[in-house]
Amino acid sequence: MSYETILVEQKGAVTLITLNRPQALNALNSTVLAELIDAFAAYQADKAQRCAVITGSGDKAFAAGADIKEMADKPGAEFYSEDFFAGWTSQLVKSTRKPWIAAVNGFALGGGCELSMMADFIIASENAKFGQPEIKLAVAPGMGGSQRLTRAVGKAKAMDMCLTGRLMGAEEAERAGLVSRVVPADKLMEEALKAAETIAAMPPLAAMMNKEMVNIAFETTLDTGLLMERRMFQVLTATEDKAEGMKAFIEKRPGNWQGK
Ligand code: CO8
Repeated sequence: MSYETILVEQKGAVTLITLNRPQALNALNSTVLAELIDAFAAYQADKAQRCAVITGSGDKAFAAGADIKEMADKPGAEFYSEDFFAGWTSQLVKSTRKPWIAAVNGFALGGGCELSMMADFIIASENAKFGQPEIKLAVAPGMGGSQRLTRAVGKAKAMDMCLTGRLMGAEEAERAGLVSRVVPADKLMEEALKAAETIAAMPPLAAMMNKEMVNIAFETTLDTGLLMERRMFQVLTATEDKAEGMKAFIEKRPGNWQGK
């Protein structure tokens, strides 16, 4: 399937999705959203694909935000009646149960920062810059920035970024817990694909459940989360892959995963 605003490649068991509007610093418009929903649904449905990576084309930006030119003349009532931006969480994040990583090169601003935070984790290049500068446009984050950023870095830094619009560099982002690793710019894709290949080689049901378990930590109380964790662990013990995984460990050989 070929798209207008994104590129999709399969590299073994890894799906690589590249935002491809470099002339607009990969700004996110309605076409990008529709195409990402389609591409992620195809990734989710393809049993041979075990991990995905999303990145931006060009060396300047992951994505410089929601497309300001698309929003500039749009009547306010339409933002509400269309529930503008709802699809990012309801169709993209919630439907993608398999793991995906954001490889952030350059600017990840506004919706770009928010998209990177929708991924399961972020690997950033040394030149990455994160920000929620919507206040300078007299708006505010609309795709999860005020919520996911606050959960990731805490109130002090989230308030600072949302209220001043300042950008956070890769090192600060790693210190604050927004990104999991910072790598040299010329190694970003190599490192992100290597991480994705590592995940792709894991037992797939366990990968999905590990992702689900960590996400539950953001949604519930400690007691309920601990109960759900135990129940999910117990569910995994009933899989064929668990029998294989423990047998393979004892026999000192790699596991041969069936996803069952
Ligand atoms: N939307 C559309 N086009 C963009 C965007 C964007 N977010 N960002 C950059 N571009 C375009 C520029 O217009 C320019 O196009 P052209 O060449 O046709 O003029 C091209 O990309 C290159 O950009 P610059 O010339 O500005 O490049 P610089 O290197 O000078 O600056 C910056 C790079 C600092 C990243 C600068 O482009 C910038 O500040 N961009 C906007 C960042 C921003 O404000 N992002 C937040 C957008 S709003 C959002 O994401 C959520 C809104 C929530 C609303 C909720 C409503 C319900």
